[in-house]
Amino acid sequence: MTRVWDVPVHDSTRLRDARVAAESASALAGLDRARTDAAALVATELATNLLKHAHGGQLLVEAVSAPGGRAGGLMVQIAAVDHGPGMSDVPAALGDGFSTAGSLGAGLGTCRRLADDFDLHSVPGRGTVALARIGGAGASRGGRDAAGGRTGSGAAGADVADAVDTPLGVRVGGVNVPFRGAEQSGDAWTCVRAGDLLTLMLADGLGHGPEAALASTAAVEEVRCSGHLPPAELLRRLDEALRGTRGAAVAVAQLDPRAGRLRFCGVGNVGARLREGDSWRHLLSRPGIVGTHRPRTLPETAVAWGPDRLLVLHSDGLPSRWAPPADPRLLSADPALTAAVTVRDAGSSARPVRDDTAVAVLSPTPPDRS
Ligand SMILES: [Mn+2]
Repeated sequence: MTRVWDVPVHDSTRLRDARVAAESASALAGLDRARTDAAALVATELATNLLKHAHGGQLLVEAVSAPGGRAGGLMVQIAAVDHGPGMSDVPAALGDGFSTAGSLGAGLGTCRRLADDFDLHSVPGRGTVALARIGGAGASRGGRDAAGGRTGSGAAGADVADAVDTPLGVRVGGVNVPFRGAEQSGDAWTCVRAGDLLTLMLADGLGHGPEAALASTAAVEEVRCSGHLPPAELLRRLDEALRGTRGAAVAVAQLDPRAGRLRFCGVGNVGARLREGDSWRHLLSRPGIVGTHRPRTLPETAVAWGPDRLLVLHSDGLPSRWAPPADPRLLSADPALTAAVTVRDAGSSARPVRDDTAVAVLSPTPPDRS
């Protein structure tokens, strides 16, 4: 099950909730006292920033698998999302001592120092999203290449055995926002490496709530066993694994980085958008429901992969009018940050979200981070 702490931060009474969320996620991730304290401090600082500089916002806290090839297992991921005034000079804001109001510089500098991963996106007039991950004592900082044998996963409890330390030159990350602040999301995603193949899967359990979560969790578990199979074959396995559940819409993307090829196959109402340089294309899924109404044929789409590509998989909680990231900074950002900004910018108060929303992003590792 994908357990998510969705903390609205609109007054100082919610700072405690932010800290408790970080401590609870730390317990789920198995962090020791020192790293739990670090996660709690980062959550408190980011929540404080939301109040001080953005008139409030949202904190999303989750235990995720380490997105890099490093040891250390689960990490606590904290995303702070706001529609505030934004910052005109992010590097300065991240530097120690910078402050526009109160302790902005000190707070963000502290977060960056304490977290194993930290990234931030801010646009004046549109708002800020800050993303921090805190792992166990073994989580080395800056190991940002995804898929070095571990999974990047939206589902807690991920554990992929065989660690391979050859980097594949890509990173994976995402966010999962349960409908109406529920504790569990009916969406789930995972990323599994088998040899030189990287398989990214996103499942949207029918409806929302615990029954939906059962279906998407079954999909995650099957992919952990069968991630080596080609996408269409994997979907057949998933169809069997999800019998007896409500079923799910499922997208599978499998990357062979050395061959420079991505294969995609999807069933049901689940979205996939691929950046190809200056344009974005839809990767289409077949109508159906994995586990209950599998389409007879499962054609795969094969596309070229390279440094100017980026893949977004998403559940239908993302409003249909969502726009892929246009800001070039988001193409090289931490993929979970890109996902969080995408969810924020797709939402509008006029059309509230009616379902769980999961977004997973696969992107090339920028040359300076590999
Ligand atoms: Mn849905």
